Amino acid sequence: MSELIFEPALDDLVASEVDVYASRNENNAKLIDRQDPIVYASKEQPSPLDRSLIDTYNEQGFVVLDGVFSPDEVATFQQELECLRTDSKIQKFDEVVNEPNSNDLRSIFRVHESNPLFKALAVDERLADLARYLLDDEVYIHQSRLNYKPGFRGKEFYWHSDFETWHVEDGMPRMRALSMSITLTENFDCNGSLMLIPGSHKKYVVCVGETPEKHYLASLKKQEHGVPSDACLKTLAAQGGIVSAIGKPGSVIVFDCNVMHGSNGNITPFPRSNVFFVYNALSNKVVNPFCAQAPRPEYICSRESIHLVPRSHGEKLNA
Ligand code: 6CS
Ligand code: FE
Repeated sequence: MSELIFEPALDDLVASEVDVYASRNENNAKLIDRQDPIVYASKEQPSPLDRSLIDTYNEQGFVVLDGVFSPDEVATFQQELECLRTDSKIQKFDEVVNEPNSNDLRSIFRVHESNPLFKALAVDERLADLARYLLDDEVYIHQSRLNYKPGFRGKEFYWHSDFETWHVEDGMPRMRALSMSITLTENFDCNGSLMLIPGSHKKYVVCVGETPEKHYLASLKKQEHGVPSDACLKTLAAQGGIVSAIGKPGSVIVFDCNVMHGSNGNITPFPRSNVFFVYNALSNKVVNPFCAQAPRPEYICSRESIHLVPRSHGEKLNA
């Protein structure tokens, strides 16, 4: 008689598997090899982008696409940005994060659900089709945020791999996610534009230090855990250099979940405001966090509200 085989649920499977991306549970920081593909689609699959751009993304871990959105669309985004920034009512929401030591607005999370314009932008085929291609799967929004990086006093985002945080604190199993940062104001090389280390996505930076309880209350203002050691950062920068992703408003910075990035403070009068959408492959849905803390709130990590990004049938964003 054939034996009964009970297939463990993914959660149990993932939880019982060795954590190939364990971090923050040893005392020695180190670099290990990435254990996942970067571009999941095969070369035979039709690509929404020129192959040379896909190759750049594969090799560097990011690609900057200029002029994706029209000046009219950009003007609508900027109007919305200003509306939200000056709306004193939003300060009471958890989704709103102010700059450390000031009431300047730093980020608004979950705009893909709370704001009709950014909700429509998150599913725009110019973004979603590319995400589905690179991840070779249906996708959902793991996280979205408006990062204002205001002029004069906008503070930095220290170096980090998003995946290290999303794996350890959100339970994202594998490197099958990516971010798209749409520039809403001009990203100059002087106003705190995104800095990335080309090729760093091929290494996983194991960080030291335990994850504090409710770490996000501090890390979204100033991240001090889940950041690379000086030695690891030095090694990655020596290998790949550091590139500033600059671009006119309406450009899109597409970057892999594991590329090392950060941004300097902004003391210029020119805000560096971008909206970020994180696309996660449906097959890579978050499971239990890989740290001892409780799951982060829904406005930072979609867990209960996982909605497939629908494939559009030619509707255009009515921005
Ligand atoms: O903790 C997070 O999910 C956020 N932290 C940073 C610095 N980048 C990714 C994300 O917004
Ligand atoms: Fe980040």
